[in-house]
Amino acid sequence: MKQPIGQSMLRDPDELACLKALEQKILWLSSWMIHHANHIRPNQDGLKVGGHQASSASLATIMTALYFSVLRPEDRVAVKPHASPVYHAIQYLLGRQTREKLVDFRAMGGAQSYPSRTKDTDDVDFSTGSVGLGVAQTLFSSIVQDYVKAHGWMKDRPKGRMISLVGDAEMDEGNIYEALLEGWKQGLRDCWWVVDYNRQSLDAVIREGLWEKLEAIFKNFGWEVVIIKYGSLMQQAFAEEGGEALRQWIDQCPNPLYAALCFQGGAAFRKRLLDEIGDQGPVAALLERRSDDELLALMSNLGGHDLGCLLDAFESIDHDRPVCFIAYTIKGIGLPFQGHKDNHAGLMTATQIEAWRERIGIRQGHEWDAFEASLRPEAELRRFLQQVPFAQGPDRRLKAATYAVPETLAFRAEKSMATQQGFGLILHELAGSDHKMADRIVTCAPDVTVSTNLGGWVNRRKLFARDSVADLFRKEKIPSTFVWDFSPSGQHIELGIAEMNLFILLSALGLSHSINGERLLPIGTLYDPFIMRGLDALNYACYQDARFMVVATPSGITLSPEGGAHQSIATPLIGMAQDGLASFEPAFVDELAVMMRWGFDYMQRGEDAHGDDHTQSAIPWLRDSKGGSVYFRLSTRAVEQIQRPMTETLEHDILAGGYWLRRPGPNPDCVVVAMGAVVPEAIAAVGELGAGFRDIGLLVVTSADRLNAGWSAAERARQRGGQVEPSHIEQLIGALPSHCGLVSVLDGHPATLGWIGSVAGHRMAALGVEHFGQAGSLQDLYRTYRVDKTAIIEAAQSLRASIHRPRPIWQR
Ligand SMILES: Cc1ncc(C[n+]2csc(CCOP(=O)(O)OP(=O)(O)O)c2C)c(N)n1
Ligand SMILES: [Mg+2]
Repeated sequence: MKQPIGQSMLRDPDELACLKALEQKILWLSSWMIHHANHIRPNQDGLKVGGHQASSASLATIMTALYFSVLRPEDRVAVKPHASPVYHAIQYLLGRQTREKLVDFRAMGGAQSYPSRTKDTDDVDFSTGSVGLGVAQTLFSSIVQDYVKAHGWMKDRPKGRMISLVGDAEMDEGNIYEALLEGWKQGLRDCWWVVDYNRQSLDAVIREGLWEKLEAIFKNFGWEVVIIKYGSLMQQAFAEEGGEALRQWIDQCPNPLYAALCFQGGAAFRKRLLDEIGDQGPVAALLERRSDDELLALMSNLGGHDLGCLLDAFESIDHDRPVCFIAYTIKGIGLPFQGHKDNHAGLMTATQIEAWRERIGIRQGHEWDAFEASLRPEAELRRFLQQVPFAQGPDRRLKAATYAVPETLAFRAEKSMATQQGFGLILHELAGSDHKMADRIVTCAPDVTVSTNLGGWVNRRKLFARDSVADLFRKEKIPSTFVWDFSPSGQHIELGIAEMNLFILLSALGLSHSINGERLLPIGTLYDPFIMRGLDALNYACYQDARFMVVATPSGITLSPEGGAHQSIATPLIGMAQDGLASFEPAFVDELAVMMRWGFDYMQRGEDAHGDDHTQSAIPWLRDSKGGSVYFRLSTRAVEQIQRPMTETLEHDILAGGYWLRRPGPNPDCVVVAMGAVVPEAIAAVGELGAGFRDIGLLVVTSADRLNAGWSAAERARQRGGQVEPSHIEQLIGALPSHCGLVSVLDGHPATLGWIGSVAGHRMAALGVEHFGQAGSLQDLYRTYRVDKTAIIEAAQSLRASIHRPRPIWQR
């Protein structure tokens, strides 16, 4: 175990005194924010506060040391979710957060419960909230920084450290270990994780000896591990006679007992220590020399609460290898419920906080004042704050150029092709082009590069690694379709299979314009069903407003012989429901080319979101001016392509969500609405129905997401009394006669298109897949799950018949 010692003795006492004063301020302000939100403001708006206070206190010293001394402007931090009040209080002292936002903590428009890049206004580097994800984000951001540097785009900007403040129970999240393994493969640098080792989770006290497991894991992956266990008071006491016995007792004390004694106080510690090691004379004398309060101060002086020790530890790092700091802390330090196992949602009573206010001399009505009753004079603290290195840099949100998208995305067309194949061909052409935009594309895949058709692109643009490694098979002249050359200028990041890592990497790549001031256009490919494996990370990436393209392929039961484990059902609904993600499902490759072209542009739109609240603003529907990420759900089914010119109207309709492949006549009985790989079934069904069904039409849906979003936004505007143009789906089907039935079909959950019946009040039969698939031929599966031509015909016939059928009893 490495315990940095000594240097703190040499530290400038004034610096330490200012830091101490700021630490006290932060603890007060963050506690007051929580208290205010819970005890004072609820009288107005009834808000309740969850766990924050104990978790925040736990990190207050560590964050003081980092933000006011160690961090440089180029460093980026993911702050443990429940330390949000501490983060905002620090920004307030640095003049980067307003008092109003603190007053409105957790209320509409106020500082967010969990640090948020998009909703907060004080330059949160990485959003956190879903534990584990922010941690991994720092690791991948460091890899992205290396990517930008290796491509020669860092200019004179220094590299930053990517730092995560991690809860010890947060370390239970599996995605952290997936990231660790990937970081090791990619030669991770400039990444620090600081574990707030308070040995408490939400529910309870954590297992003994976790630190040893963590230490072994991190060392195994090539990280330096620094354990910050004993504060300077402890170190001094250990040097006294009897001190060694005290140290041994501390080391052997079970976590729950230590926590309980911290809660009970100095007298309880004394009694316990005397009972257990007091028969050794020097120990009794050591204890004797301290009052109960002094003894509690000694026993709660763990390294994570000792500014000098923390600074020593952070400053001792003189290399860019990744470092894990395990800082011992006490959850709720300094608060009445410190160490209590139930303290996660603990709040001080009004009496307790009043007593604290009086004790530290803050006048009533001056609770929010930054320098009220500080431990150091205001002028000195102001001077100190002005020279804090972290706050010296320019705007933390960097700006990046946008890249014009080619007029058309070309591909070598074949008579019959699959959308996945088309995707590969489009990228292959881009790889061979000299478009500036192509240089900004970074592809990545979790071990499915070849099987998602990225091979052509990778052959031309190579794999990324900081050090060049030539493809051994090529060197040995062994024939292979794929060139596996790694180089610092490569544009493909090959990941291991973990899909969480794919989405967190996309999140990091997709924020490069803001974090590194250099725009990247990330494309991640994976099998569609495995979106679910990384779904929380995908959601998190979108929540941070990262910009990327997800190409999920293959999808649905169309993947017939592969069986139910690989066939996705719910993903079209995910695509619709995920905010910040525009989703598309093309049937033909020319549609995909239009969508991808649009996607590259959409990914670059809008200002870096910062404190936005689009529930309040008049953002136009579909976030078109704001931009976002895109998701294409593709297929391996080869489909006969339509030879057609890509007119402006068709292009518009594809992007708005759908177009008439066969426009209905004036008085149709039925219209078929089809999306994706099953469009050929719909074409065949409509062809057959044509004879008996007059005026039948076929609507191809290219984006259920955008079609639906456009409709609901128009509806919402009307509900508020606005005059709005009919949305795209209203324009498409609004004129259909009311007796016309709609049959929708897709290779995914039927609810994806089922809503279309309500747009203009048409009866509807929604076909799609609701149950796990299985292995079989495409036609067997389409028939069994009722998305084939016959099912469409039967549904159309049933709908037509139903109009003459008496209504069932429950409808009368
Ligand atoms: C993915 C996820 N699961 C559950 C939670 C709820 N949760 C928030 S904090 C927490 C416990 C955190 O303990 P620890 O990481 O040790 O932080 P501490 O509060 O001790 O500082 C839990 C379970 C969450 N935020 N995210
Ligand atoms: Mg904890």
